[in-house]
Amino acid sequence: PQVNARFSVLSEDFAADPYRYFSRLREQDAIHYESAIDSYFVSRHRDVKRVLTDHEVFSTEMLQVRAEPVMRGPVLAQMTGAEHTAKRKIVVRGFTGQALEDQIRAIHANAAELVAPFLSRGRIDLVNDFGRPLAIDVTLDVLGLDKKDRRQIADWLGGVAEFVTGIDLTAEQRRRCLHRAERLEAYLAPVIDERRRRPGGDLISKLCTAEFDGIAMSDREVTALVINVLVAAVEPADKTLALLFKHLIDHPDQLAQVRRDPALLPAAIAETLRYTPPVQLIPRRTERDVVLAGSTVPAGATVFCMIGAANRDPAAFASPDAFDIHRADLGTARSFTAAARHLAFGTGLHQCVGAAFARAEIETVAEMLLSLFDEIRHTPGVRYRETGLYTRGPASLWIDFT
Ligand code: 2IO
Repeated sequence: PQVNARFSVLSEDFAADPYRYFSRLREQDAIHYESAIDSYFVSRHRDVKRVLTDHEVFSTEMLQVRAEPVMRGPVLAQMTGAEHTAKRKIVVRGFTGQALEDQIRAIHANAAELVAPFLSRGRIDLVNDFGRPLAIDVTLDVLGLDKKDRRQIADWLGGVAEFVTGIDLTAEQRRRCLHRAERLEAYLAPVIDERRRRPGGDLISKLCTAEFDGIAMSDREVTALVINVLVAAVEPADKTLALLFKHLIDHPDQLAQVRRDPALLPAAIAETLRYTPPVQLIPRRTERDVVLAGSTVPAGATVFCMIGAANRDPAAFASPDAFDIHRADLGTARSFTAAARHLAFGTGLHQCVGAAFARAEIETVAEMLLSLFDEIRHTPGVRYRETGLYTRGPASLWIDFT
Protein backbone atom coordinates (compact mmCIF):
# COMPACT_ATOMS: atom_id res chain seq x y z
CA PRO A 1 0.00 0.00 0.00
CA GLN A 2 1.18 3.47 -0.91
CA VAL A 3 1.25 6.52 1.29
CA ASN A 4 0.69 9.23 -1.29
CA ALA A 5 -1.21 12.49 -1.50
CA ARG A 6 -4.49 10.57 -1.43
CA PHE A 7 -3.62 8.42 1.57
CA SER A 8 -5.94 8.94 4.54
CA VAL A 9 -6.00 7.50 8.05
CA LEU A 10 -9.78 7.90 7.74
CA SER A 11 -9.97 5.49 4.78
CA GLU A 12 -11.51 2.02 4.93
CA ASP A 13 -8.22 0.46 3.82
CA PHE A 14 -6.38 1.95 6.76
CA ALA A 15 -9.10 0.90 9.21
CA ALA A 16 -8.99 -2.68 7.87
CA ASP A 17 -5.29 -3.02 8.71
CA PRO A 18 -3.36 0.06 9.87
CA TYR A 19 -0.21 -1.98 10.53
CA ARG A 20 0.64 -2.41 6.87
CA TYR A 21 0.84 1.38 6.43
CA PHE A 22 3.07 2.15 9.39
CA SER A 23 6.49 1.71 7.76
CA ARG A 24 5.58 3.94 4.82
CA LEU A 25 4.15 6.54 7.17
CA ARG A 26 7.31 6.62 9.30
CA GLU A 27 9.57 6.72 6.24
CA GLN A 28 7.72 8.98 3.83
CA ASP A 29 5.08 10.91 5.75
CA ALA A 30 6.34 11.06 9.35
CA ILE A 31 4.10 14.06 10.11
CA HIS A 32 0.98 13.16 8.16
CA TYR A 33 -1.53 15.98 7.77
CA GLU A 34 -5.19 14.93 7.62
CA SER A 35 -7.05 17.87 6.13
CA ALA A 36 -10.60 16.56 6.74
CA ILE A 37 -10.05 16.81 10.50
CA ASP A 38 -7.24 19.40 10.42
CA SER A 39 -4.89 17.20 12.47
CA TYR A 40 -1.30 15.92 12.28
CA PHE A 41 -0.42 12.22 12.73
CA VAL A 42 3.05 11.52 14.15
CA SER A 43 4.43 8.01 13.58
CA ARG A 44 8.16 7.82 14.50
CA HIS A 45 9.12 6.58 17.96
CA ARG A 46 11.42 9.51 18.75
CA ASP A 47 8.87 12.10 17.59
CA VAL A 48 6.04 10.50 19.60
CA LYS A 49 8.33 10.44 22.62
CA ARG A 50 9.14 14.11 22.10
CA VAL A 51 5.43 15.04 21.82
CA LEU A 52 4.58 13.16 25.04
CA THR A 53 7.48 14.52 27.10
CA ASP A 54 7.81 18.14 25.89
CA HIS A 55 4.92 19.44 27.99
CA GLU A 56 5.72 23.10 27.26
CA VAL A 57 5.12 22.75 23.53
CA PHE A 58 2.58 19.89 23.48
CA SER A 59 -0.27 20.40 25.93
CA THR A 60 -3.38 18.41 26.84
CA GLU A 61 -5.60 21.52 26.44
CA MET A 62 -7.77 19.92 23.75
CA LEU A 63 -9.15 17.51 26.38
CA GLN A 64 -11.38 20.43 27.31
CA VAL A 65 -13.30 19.75 24.11
CA ARG A 66 -12.31 16.10 23.46
CA ALA A 67 -13.08 14.74 26.96
CA GLU A 68 -14.44 17.20 29.51
CA PRO A 69 -17.95 17.42 28.02
CA VAL A 70 -18.57 13.68 28.58
CA MET A 71 -16.36 13.30 31.66
CA ARG A 72 -18.60 15.94 33.24
CA GLY A 73 -15.55 17.68 34.71
CA PRO A 74 -11.80 18.06 34.39
CA VAL A 75 -9.70 14.85 34.35
CA LEU A 76 -6.16 14.32 35.69
CA ALA A 77 -4.61 14.46 32.22
CA GLN A 78 -5.80 18.08 31.82
CA MET A 79 -4.18 19.27 35.04
CA THR A 80 -0.65 20.60 35.54
CA GLY A 81 1.65 21.70 38.35
CA ALA A 82 1.07 21.15 42.07
CA GLU A 83 -2.64 20.38 41.62
CA HIS A 84 -1.82 17.63 39.14
CA THR A 85 0.90 16.15 41.36
CA ALA A 86 -1.37 16.06 44.43
CA LYS A 87 -4.41 14.60 42.68
CA ARG A 88 -2.37 12.09 40.72
CA LYS A 89 -0.94 10.83 44.01
CA ILE A 90 -4.44 10.33 45.39
CA VAL A 91 -5.33 8.19 42.38
CA VAL A 92 -2.05 6.26 42.44
CA ARG A 93 -2.71 5.40 46.11
CA GLY A 94 -6.11 4.03 45.12
CA PHE A 95 -4.38 1.53 42.81
CA THR A 96 -1.42 0.35 44.95
CA GLY A 97 -0.65 -1.58 48.13
CA GLN A 98 -3.60 -3.06 50.00
CA ALA A 99 -6.06 -1.51 47.52
CA LEU A 100 -4.41 -3.37 44.63
CA GLU A 101 -4.40 -6.63 46.62
CA ASP A 102 -8.16 -6.31 47.18
CA GLN A 103 -8.64 -5.47 43.50
CA ILE A 104 -6.72 -8.59 42.45
CA ARG A 105 -9.07 -10.66 44.63
CA ALA A 106 -12.06 -9.09 42.88
CA ILE A 107 -10.46 -9.86 39.50
CA HIS A 108 -10.05 -13.51 40.51
CA ALA A 109 -13.60 -13.90 41.76
CA ASN A 110 -15.18 -12.24 38.73
CA ALA A 111 -13.07 -14.19 36.23
CA ALA A 112 -13.84 -17.53 37.89
CA GLU A 113 -17.58 -16.80 37.89
CA LEU A 114 -17.67 -15.63 34.27
CA VAL A 115 -15.69 -18.52 32.79
CA ALA A 116 -17.43 -21.30 34.77
CA PRO A 117 -20.45 -21.83 32.45
CA PHE A 118 -18.12 -22.25 29.44
CA LEU A 119 -15.81 -24.89 30.90
CA SER A 120 -17.98 -27.84 29.88
CA ARG A 121 -18.60 -26.42 26.40
CA GLY A 122 -14.96 -26.16 25.26
CA ARG A 123 -15.66 -23.02 23.23
CA ILE A 124 -15.71 -19.33 24.15
CA ASP A 125 -15.54 -15.90 22.52
CA LEU A 126 -12.81 -14.36 24.65
CA VAL A 127 -14.00 -10.82 23.86
CA ASN A 128 -17.78 -10.86 24.12
CA ASP A 129 -18.40 -13.86 26.38
CA PHE A 130 -15.61 -13.09 28.81
CA GLY A 131 -13.20 -10.13 28.48
CA ARG A 132 -15.78 -7.40 28.04
CA PRO A 133 -18.15 -8.41 30.87
CA LEU A 134 -15.11 -9.13 33.06
CA ALA A 135 -13.62 -5.66 32.49
CA ILE A 136 -16.96 -4.08 33.42
CA ASP A 137 -17.61 -6.22 36.52
CA VAL A 138 -14.08 -5.77 37.86
CA THR A 139 -14.27 -2.00 37.42
CA LEU A 140 -17.68 -1.82 39.12
CA ASP A 141 -16.25 -3.79 42.08
CA VAL A 142 -13.19 -1.53 42.28
CA LEU A 143 -15.44 1.54 42.38
CA GLY A 144 -18.01 -0.10 44.65
CA LEU A 145 -20.83 0.28 42.11
CA ASP A 146 -23.80 -2.09 41.98
CA LYS A 147 -23.31 -4.89 39.43
CA LYS A 148 -27.04 -5.22 38.90
CA ASP A 149 -26.79 -1.89 37.02
CA ARG A 150 -24.01 -3.18 34.73
CA ARG A 151 -26.01 -3.15 31.47
CA GLN A 152 -27.20 0.39 31.99
CA ILE A 153 -23.78 1.64 33.05
CA ALA A 154 -22.11 -0.16 30.13
CA ASP A 155 -24.50 1.53 27.69
CA TRP A 156 -23.91 5.04 29.08
CA LEU A 157 -20.18 4.32 29.12
CA GLY A 158 -20.32 3.37 25.45
CA GLY A 159 -21.43 6.94 24.74
CA VAL A 160 -18.54 8.38 26.74
CA ALA A 161 -16.02 6.12 24.96
CA GLU A 162 -17.45 6.93 21.54
CA PHE A 163 -17.09 10.68 22.20
CA VAL A 164 -13.54 10.49 23.58
CA THR A 165 -12.25 8.08 20.92
CA GLY A 166 -14.20 9.37 17.92
CA ILE A 167 -12.11 11.23 15.37
CA ASP A 168 -14.73 12.36 12.90
CA LEU A 169 -18.06 12.32 14.75
CA THR A 170 -21.03 14.28 13.46
CA ALA A 171 -22.69 16.90 15.67
CA GLU A 172 -25.66 14.54 16.05
CA GLN A 173 -23.46 11.65 17.23
CA ARG A 174 -21.75 13.95 19.71
CA ARG A 175 -25.10 15.10 21.04
CA ARG A 176 -26.25 11.52 21.65
CA CYS A 177 -22.97 10.68 23.44
CA LEU A 178 -23.40 13.75 25.63
CA HIS A 179 -26.90 12.67 26.55
CA ARG A 180 -25.68 9.26 27.74
CA ALA A 181 -22.84 10.89 29.68
CA GLU A 182 -25.35 13.14 31.46
CA ARG A 183 -27.38 10.09 32.49
CA LEU A 184 -24.24 8.47 33.89
CA GLU A 185 -23.44 11.67 35.81
CA ALA A 186 -26.96 11.71 37.27
CA TYR A 187 -26.58 8.05 38.30
CA LEU A 188 -23.27 8.77 40.07
CA ALA A 189 -24.34 11.94 41.93
CA PRO A 190 -26.25 10.25 44.80
CA VAL A 191 -23.56 7.55 45.05
CA ILE A 192 -20.85 10.18 45.55
CA ASP A 193 -23.07 11.99 48.09
CA GLU A 194 -23.48 8.79 50.06
CA ARG A 195 -19.76 7.90 49.98
CA ARG A 196 -18.87 11.37 51.27
CA ARG A 197 -21.17 10.74 54.25
CA ARG A 198 -20.28 7.09 54.84
CA PRO A 199 -17.01 6.19 53.14
CA GLY A 200 -16.14 2.52 52.57
CA GLY A 201 -13.09 0.73 51.21
CA ASP A 202 -13.90 1.36 47.54
CA LEU A 203 -12.13 3.73 45.16
CA ILE A 204 -14.99 6.27 45.02
CA SER A 205 -14.81 6.65 48.82
CA LYS A 206 -11.05 7.13 48.62
CA LEU A 207 -11.37 9.78 45.94
CA CYS A 208 -14.00 11.55 48.05
CA THR A 209 -11.99 11.62 51.29
CA ALA A 210 -8.32 11.66 50.24
CA GLU A 211 -6.19 14.77 50.63
CA PHE A 212 -2.66 15.41 49.49
CA ASP A 213 -0.71 18.53 50.54
CA GLY A 214 -4.05 19.92 51.66
CA ILE A 215 -5.57 19.41 48.20
CA ALA A 216 -8.80 17.37 47.93
CA MET A 217 -11.20 16.62 45.10
CA SER A 218 -14.46 18.43 44.43
CA ASP A 219 -17.66 16.56 43.49
CA ARG A 220 -17.13 17.54 39.87
CA GLU A 221 -13.61 16.15 39.93
CA VAL A 222 -14.65 12.93 41.66
CA THR A 223 -17.37 12.48 39.01
CA ALA A 224 -14.89 13.10 36.19
CA LEU A 225 -12.37 10.71 37.70
CA VAL A 226 -14.93 7.98 38.25
CA ILE A 227 -16.07 8.27 34.63
CA ASN A 228 -12.41 8.40 33.55
CA VAL A 229 -11.59 5.22 35.53
CA LEU A 230 -14.68 3.51 34.09
CA VAL A 231 -13.70 4.20 30.47
CA ALA A 232 -9.97 3.69 30.92
CA ALA A 233 -10.32 0.40 32.82
CA VAL A 234 -13.02 -1.06 30.55
CA GLU A 235 -12.17 0.05 27.02
CA PRO A 236 -8.60 -1.35 26.60
CA ALA A 237 -8.84 -4.38 28.95
CA ASP A 238 -10.79 -6.92 26.87
CA LYS A 239 -8.74 -5.94 23.82
CA THR A 240 -5.40 -6.53 25.55
CA LEU A 241 -6.50 -9.89 26.96
CA ALA A 242 -7.79 -11.11 23.59
CA LEU A 243 -4.70 -9.84 21.74
CA LEU A 244 -2.42 -11.64 24.22
CA PHE A 245 -4.24 -14.93 23.59
CA LYS A 246 -4.31 -14.40 19.83
CA HIS A 247 -0.55 -13.80 19.68
CA LEU A 248 0.19 -16.79 21.92
CA ILE A 249 -2.06 -19.10 19.88
CA ASP A 250 -0.39 -17.83 16.70
CA HIS A 251 3.07 -18.50 18.21
CA PRO A 252 2.70 -22.01 19.71
CA ASP A 253 6.33 -22.27 20.83
CA GLN A 254 6.01 -19.07 22.87
CA LEU A 255 2.68 -20.27 24.27
CA ALA A 256 4.37 -23.50 25.39
CA GLN A 257 7.15 -21.53 27.06
CA VAL A 258 4.68 -19.32 28.95
CA ARG A 259 2.77 -22.42 30.07
CA ARG A 260 5.95 -24.03 31.34
CA ASP A 261 7.11 -20.84 33.04
CA PRO A 262 4.33 -18.40 34.05
CA ALA A 263 7.07 -15.95 35.13
CA LEU A 264 7.24 -15.16 31.39
CA LEU A 265 3.68 -13.75 31.43
CA PRO A 266 4.70 -10.12 32.18
CA ALA A 267 7.00 -10.22 29.13
CA ALA A 268 4.21 -11.72 27.00
CA ILE A 269 1.84 -8.95 28.16
CA ALA A 270 4.42 -6.22 27.59
CA GLU A 271 5.19 -7.57 24.12
CA THR A 272 1.46 -7.68 23.33
CA LEU A 273 1.20 -4.03 24.36
CA ARG A 274 4.16 -3.12 22.15
CA TYR A 275 3.08 -5.20 19.16
CA THR A 276 -0.62 -4.29 19.22
CA PRO A 277 -1.32 -1.42 21.66
CA PRO A 278 -5.08 -1.26 22.41
CA VAL A 279 -4.88 2.56 22.56
CA GLN A 280 -3.53 3.53 19.13
CA LEU A 281 -3.82 7.32 19.34
CA ILE A 282 -2.92 9.94 21.97
CA PRO A 283 -3.85 13.56 21.18
CA ARG A 284 -1.96 16.75 22.09
CA ARG A 285 -2.18 20.45 21.13
CA THR A 286 0.78 22.57 20.01
CA GLU A 287 1.27 25.70 22.12
CA ARG A 288 3.58 27.30 19.51
CA ASP A 289 4.93 26.60 16.03
CA VAL A 290 7.24 23.60 16.24
CA VAL A 291 9.45 21.64 13.85
CA LEU A 292 8.97 17.86 14.03
CA ALA A 293 10.80 15.45 11.69
CA GLY A 294 11.58 18.38 9.39
CA SER A 295 7.96 19.58 9.11
CA THR A 296 6.57 22.69 10.76
CA VAL A 297 3.45 22.14 12.80
CA PRO A 298 1.64 25.42 13.49
CA ALA A 299 0.62 26.65 16.95
CA GLY A 300 -2.83 25.51 18.07
CA ALA A 301 -2.78 22.32 15.97
CA THR A 302 -4.08 18.94 17.07
CA VAL A 303 -1.37 16.28 16.96
CA PHE A 304 -2.17 12.56 17.22
CA CYS A 305 0.64 10.29 18.39
CA MET A 306 0.39 6.99 16.52
CA ILE A 307 1.32 4.52 19.24
CA GLY A 308 1.03 1.43 17.03
CA ALA A 309 3.45 2.94 14.48
CA ALA A 310 5.92 4.18 17.12
CA ASN A 311 5.95 0.75 18.79
CA ARG A 312 7.04 -0.83 15.50
CA ASP A 313 9.72 1.70 14.65
CA PRO A 314 12.94 -0.19 13.72
CA ALA A 315 14.87 2.71 15.24
CA ALA A 316 13.50 1.63 18.64
CA PHE A 317 12.97 -2.14 18.29
CA ALA A 318 14.86 -4.77 16.28
CA SER A 319 12.61 -6.79 13.91
CA PRO A 320 9.66 -4.69 15.09
CA ASP A 321 7.04 -6.64 13.13
CA ALA A 322 7.86 -9.91 14.94
CA PHE A 323 6.04 -10.93 18.13
CA ASP A 324 8.84 -12.02 20.45
CA ILE A 325 8.42 -12.19 24.22
CA HIS A 326 12.20 -12.70 24.57
CA ARG A 327 13.24 -9.56 22.68
CA ALA A 328 16.23 -7.90 24.32
CA ASP A 329 14.92 -4.37 23.72
CA LEU A 330 11.58 -4.91 25.49
CA GLY A 331 12.87 -4.12 29.02
CA THR A 332 10.12 -6.10 30.77
CA ALA A 333 11.01 -4.84 34.25
CA ARG A 334 10.26 -1.27 33.14
CA SER A 335 7.42 -2.09 30.77
CA PHE A 336 4.66 -1.00 33.13
CA THR A 337 6.40 2.19 34.31
CA ALA A 338 7.07 5.62 32.79
CA ALA A 339 10.50 4.28 31.72
CA ALA A 340 8.85 1.78 29.32
CA ARG A 341 10.30 1.72 25.82
CA HIS A 342 7.00 0.78 24.24
CA LEU A 343 4.51 3.66 24.38
CA ALA A 344 1.26 1.76 25.00
CA PHE A 345 0.75 3.59 28.32
CA GLY A 346 2.02 6.86 26.87
CA THR A 347 4.99 8.41 28.65
CA GLY A 348 5.87 11.60 30.52
CA LEU A 349 3.80 13.45 33.11
CA HIS A 350 0.49 11.91 32.09
CA GLN A 351 1.64 8.32 31.68
CA CYS A 352 -1.20 5.90 32.47
CA VAL A 353 -1.97 5.80 36.23
CA GLY A 354 -3.62 2.43 35.78
CA ALA A 355 -0.62 0.62 34.28
CA ALA A 356 0.14 -1.49 37.38
CA PHE A 357 -3.53 -2.33 37.78
CA ALA A 358 -3.77 -3.29 34.09
CA ARG A 359 -0.76 -5.56 34.41
CA ALA A 360 -2.19 -7.23 37.53
CA GLU A 361 -5.55 -7.72 35.83
CA ILE A 362 -4.25 -9.26 32.60
CA GLU A 363 -1.67 -11.36 34.46
CA THR A 364 -4.20 -12.73 36.97
CA VAL A 365 -6.75 -13.59 34.31
CA ALA A 366 -4.29 -15.03 31.79
CA GLU A 367 -2.74 -17.25 34.44
CA MET A 368 -6.18 -18.51 35.46
CA LEU A 369 -7.30 -19.22 31.88
CA LEU A 370 -4.04 -20.98 30.97
CA SER A 371 -4.42 -23.29 33.96
CA LEU A 372 -8.08 -24.02 33.11
CA PHE A 373 -7.47 -24.62 29.39
CA ASP A 374 -5.01 -27.41 28.60
CA GLU A 375 -5.03 -26.85 24.88
CA ILE A 376 -6.25 -23.80 23.01
CA ARG A 377 -6.72 -23.10 19.33
CA HIS A 378 -8.72 -20.78 17.10
CA THR A 379 -12.25 -22.09 16.47
CA PRO A 380 -12.06 -23.41 12.87
CA GLY A 381 -13.85 -21.44 10.16
CA VAL A 382 -14.29 -18.18 12.10
CA ARG A 383 -12.95 -15.02 10.50
CA TYR A 384 -10.73 -12.84 12.70
CA ARG A 385 -11.28 -9.09 12.46
CA GLU A 386 -10.01 -6.05 14.38
CA THR A 387 -11.88 -2.77 14.62
CA GLY A 388 -11.20 0.76 15.81
CA LEU A 389 -8.81 3.59 15.00
CA TYR A 390 -8.38 5.17 18.42
CA THR A 391 -8.79 2.10 20.54
CA ARG A 392 -8.36 -1.06 18.48
CA GLY A 393 -8.88 -4.73 19.18
CA PRO A 394 -10.54 -7.95 18.00
CA ALA A 395 -14.30 -7.74 17.34
CA SER A 396 -14.35 -11.29 18.75
CA LEU A 397 -11.87 -14.07 19.51
CA TRP A 398 -13.40 -17.53 19.27
CA ILE A 399 -11.27 -20.23 20.82
CA ASP A 400 -11.72 -23.97 21.34
CA PHE A 401 -10.10 -25.53 24.38
CA THR A 402 -9.83 -28.86 26.16
C1 2IO B 1 -10.22 11.09 28.56
C2 2IO B 1 -8.86 6.23 25.56
C3 2IO B 1 -10.04 4.61 26.82
C4 2IO B 1 -7.34 7.59 29.81
C5 2IO B 1 -8.78 10.72 28.52
C6 2IO B 1 -7.97 11.58 29.41
C7 2IO B 1 -8.65 9.27 28.76
C8 2IO B 1 -7.26 8.74 28.94
C9 2IO B 1 -6.41 7.21 27.23
C10 2IO B 1 -6.70 6.04 28.04
C11 2IO B 1 -7.69 5.08 27.41
C12 2IO B 1 -9.00 5.64 26.90
N1 2IO B 1 -6.70 8.44 27.67
N2 2IO B 1 -7.10 6.36 29.37
O1 2IO B 1 -5.88 7.09 26.16
O2 2IO B 1 -7.64 7.76 30.96
